[in-house]
Amino acid sequence: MKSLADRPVRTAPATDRALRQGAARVLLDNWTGASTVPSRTLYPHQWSWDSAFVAIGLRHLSVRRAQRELESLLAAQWADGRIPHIVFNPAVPEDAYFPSPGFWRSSRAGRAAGAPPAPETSGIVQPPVHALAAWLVHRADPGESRRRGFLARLYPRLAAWHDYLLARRDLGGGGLAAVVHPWEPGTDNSPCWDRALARVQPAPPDAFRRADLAHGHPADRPTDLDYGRYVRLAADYREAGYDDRRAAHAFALEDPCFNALLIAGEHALAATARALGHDDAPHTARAAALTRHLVDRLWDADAGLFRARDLRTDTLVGERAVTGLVPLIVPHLPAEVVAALRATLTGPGFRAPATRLVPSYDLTGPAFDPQRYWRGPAWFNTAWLIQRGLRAHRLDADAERLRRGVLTEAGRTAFAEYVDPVTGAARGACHFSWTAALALDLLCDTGAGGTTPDGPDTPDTPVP
Ligand code: 9WN
Repeated sequence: MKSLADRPVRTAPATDRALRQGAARVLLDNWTGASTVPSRTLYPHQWSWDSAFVAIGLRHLSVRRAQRELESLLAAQWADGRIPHIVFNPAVPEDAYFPSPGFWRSSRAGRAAGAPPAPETSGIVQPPVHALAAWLVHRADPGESRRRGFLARLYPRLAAWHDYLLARRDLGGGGLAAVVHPWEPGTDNSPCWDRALARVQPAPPDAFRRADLAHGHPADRPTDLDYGRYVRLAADYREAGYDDRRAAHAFALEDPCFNALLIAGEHALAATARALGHDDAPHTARAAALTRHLVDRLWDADAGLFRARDLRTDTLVGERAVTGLVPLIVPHLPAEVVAALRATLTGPGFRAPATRLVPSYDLTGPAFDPQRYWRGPAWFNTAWLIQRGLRAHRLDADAERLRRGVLTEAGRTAFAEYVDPVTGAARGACHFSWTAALALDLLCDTGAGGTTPDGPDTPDTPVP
């Protein structure tokens, strides 16, 4: 098997025009008719936060298609409000991805929790980027959005999604949403989860068959032991009917990136409510409360970033990861927090020698691995979020550097899934959708002047 790592890395950056065409080609190739797969080989279904990022890029090619991307995801929303992390395409063979629909059995096992009879989905969730994506898609063509009643149809669904997270997933009682599986924060094998996962009894290796190794290099992907634990946690949740009141949730953590996106989403819902002539106060109040809880519960001033909180031990996780920098997208952070985050971002732990992206884990940390998935490689979605945060806090020069870094790396690697931060080698899947979508978004954004292209928003409730 030939992995991306074996291919030569082009050194000349693609021109913006070629990059735009290349990104559009990826998004066209990965479009299935109603939504976009992250990768034709490794991920042949619809993923939740991928679709949100894809819609943000697609809006520059076709607003209708971007709307459709989010609408098809929300068509699979459960009655309890959750948006499942995978929506399965029934036309794709059962063994093309593991865990398959036959493992999750959502329509039967999740019936009491409100899973729809069709399509089949997973039972866990991913970070809530959707309200922000819906708002940005609306802003791309407000007239078209109004004609189709796009925001009006999505608003109650997005509000129900956030309600689910805060009503059912505040497992620590501190006002933040918890993740209950390492796939939920979207950073599957991050060292942040190691200690909590070590308490989980892995499913025996012969109890499941991985499909990812048919397309991904074993050195790039999570280990078999990781997978044994992922399977155990997912099977236990399924046996509890995906009911958060019944499930034991051996793994329960508050992730700073997940909660920062929830806050960004509440700001986006506030803007949405205003655009629809509704009261925005519940969303602005919720965003403010969440911001306080985020800082109170997850900020570590000594480390200069946010950390995850393990709810089973009620302690902050010792690892420093990119997810602790993503809260830069939260407006109204205390000034000293913003300054410390900027210092960490430009310090030795996160200044990647070979790319202008941000490594997923501290370069100087004990578990750093430049190749393996979320244990070091630099990803495009986190870079996009951080550059947006830098811009929201008027750190325009830093934001512009990161924006150019995303564009250069996306072109150089032909839209790789992630990049080795030490050598710059492309890793994971190629022709990866969110890399293309987010590069496209940054191409269409001059970044000049520190204002977003998505405004106007009132200064007291900015959409990050
Ligand atoms: C499990 C699709 C998804 C991303 C995640 C990324 C990876 C899946 C996997 O791919 O996770 O959900 O099979 O490894 O970690 O962030 O949404 O691109």
